[in-house]
Amino acid sequence: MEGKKGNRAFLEALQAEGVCYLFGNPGSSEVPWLDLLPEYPSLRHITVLHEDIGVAMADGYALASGNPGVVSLHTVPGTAHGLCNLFNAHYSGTPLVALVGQQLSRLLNRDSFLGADIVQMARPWVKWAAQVSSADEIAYGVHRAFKEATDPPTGPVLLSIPRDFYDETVKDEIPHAARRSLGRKVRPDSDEVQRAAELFLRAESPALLCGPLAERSGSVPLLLELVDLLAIRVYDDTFMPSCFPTTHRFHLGLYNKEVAERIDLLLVVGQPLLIERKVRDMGFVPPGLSVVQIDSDPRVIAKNHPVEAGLFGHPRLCVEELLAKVRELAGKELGSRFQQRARLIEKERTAREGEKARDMEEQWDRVPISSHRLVAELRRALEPDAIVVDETTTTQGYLRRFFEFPEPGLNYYEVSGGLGWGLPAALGVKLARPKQQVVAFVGDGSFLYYPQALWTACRYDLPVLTVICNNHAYLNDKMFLHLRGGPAAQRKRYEDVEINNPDVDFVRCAESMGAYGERVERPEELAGALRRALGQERPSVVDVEIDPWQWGAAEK
Ligand SMILES: Cc1ncc(C[n+]2csc(CCOP(=O)(O)OP(=O)(O)O)c2C)c(N)n1
Ligand SMILES: [Mg+2]
Repeated sequence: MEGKKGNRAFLEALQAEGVCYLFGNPGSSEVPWLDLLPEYPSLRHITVLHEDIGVAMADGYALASGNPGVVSLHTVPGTAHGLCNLFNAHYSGTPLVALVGQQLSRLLNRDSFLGADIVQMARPWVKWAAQVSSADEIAYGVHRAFKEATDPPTGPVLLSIPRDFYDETVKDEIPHAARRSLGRKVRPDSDEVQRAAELFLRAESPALLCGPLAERSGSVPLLLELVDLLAIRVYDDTFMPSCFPTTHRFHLGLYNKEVAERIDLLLVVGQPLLIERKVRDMGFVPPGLSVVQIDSDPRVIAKNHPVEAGLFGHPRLCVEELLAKVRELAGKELGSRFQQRARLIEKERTAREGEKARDMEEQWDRVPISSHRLVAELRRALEPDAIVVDETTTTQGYLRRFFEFPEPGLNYYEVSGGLGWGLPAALGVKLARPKQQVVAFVGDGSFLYYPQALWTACRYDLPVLTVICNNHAYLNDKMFLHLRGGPAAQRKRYEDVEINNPDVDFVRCAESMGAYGERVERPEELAGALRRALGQERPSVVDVEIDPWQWGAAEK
């Protein structure tokens, strides 16, 4: 019998890793394994019409399922296409395996068609990257890639496979090990825990920023306990998803400069601390503010701001230890000690809710539709556990202010700043959580990076609702031009950042790929349109004409 070939070793290795979905835009270098794919029914190839769509789908799938996402990229051009969302996955620390079909090995030093140094291209945005050098190495390479992607700190990795190796015989097969990963239940340094607990018991106005890794590591239930016990104010970072229940009595909206100046201790769990954000002082950390940081990625602790205590380890175990130490140090008095602060925070929340209600009322009937009304109608139309994948720019502040996320894991956000992630990521989320409603909440500009993702949604029956916040512009850019007050603002001419003339017909765009589409111009039509779109049980698009000059909520 003829020996096993590299293509079979490749698919067997993926199967052994438990892969269900392989997102890809194939070419000649993928043909050797595509040919065998029907023999591996547990492995499903999802065809995408641009590699960056595949990377974002794999990312969304990984974030929402907890399993690594897998994408297949075609040679150098395919890798180049995928780099924007690889950059995104790098920011998110998503366990993601990019498998690249490379040009024939004998052509690699000849500046050949489609071939160049792929490992070097991807290097800055991956945790690990390698190119296999024989058919024997394919299975090893795949297993190594999964280990590297999923060992903490998790992140994207890349494996390049010259296509001739798929058709060569494997001589020295490596066994499929059941387990390759290290033990991950790492507990933090006890001195750091002691210091953090002491800081919390001394602090007068502590606050929490709860990031995506807190959610992914299952830390939120323990953080809820900590927050309740010590009466800690909770904020969300504008540039991170909402990971803590926004309905909690101590949740007070977005972190900003004003907040930073009022608090004396900031606990940051599972996210980098406020990657420098000069924009309207959203990421401000005043010099006197003490920071306690918890993360399983040692690289982010104290990276952008010094910390008083840095708890490196499994985030859930770090919170568990902190909670235990606080209880031990405070003793019996803990139950009553922070009650007064709790009442104060509740009052603040009530006042904030009142202000929100007044703003909502003012904006309710406005035409063009206010972003306030759009968000409120969306919340009403959806089930409580609906997931919102957000890639809005100037509308984001309204979503964060008026949309309640009652549980963790219901909000995903494009964290790197690179647009074109939102819609495809939402499709990946839907594959991971088929029972929950999933919404891609996007701007008209955001949608137009990869509208053809709708084709994949229709082909694979992924009934995601896409809500387009249509202001006929890259309003973010228009806003900056306007606020700059230079020649563009003086002439009131912004045509380089407007998406009009011609206006895009999003309904026909959706219909052309098999999706349902509806356009809404009046506020009273919103509820019906959203209901009809959600009732389709197929991909749907609601194009909402919103106020073209509304960008203010982020400042609140
Ligand atoms: C890949 C990429 N290209 C360009 C930009 C620059 N950019 C930042 S915000 C923005 C506007 C997005 O427009 P839209 O989605 O309609 O949101 P709006 O600003 O109108 O709220 C652009 C183009 C980017 N962030 N990423
Ligand atoms: Mg826009």
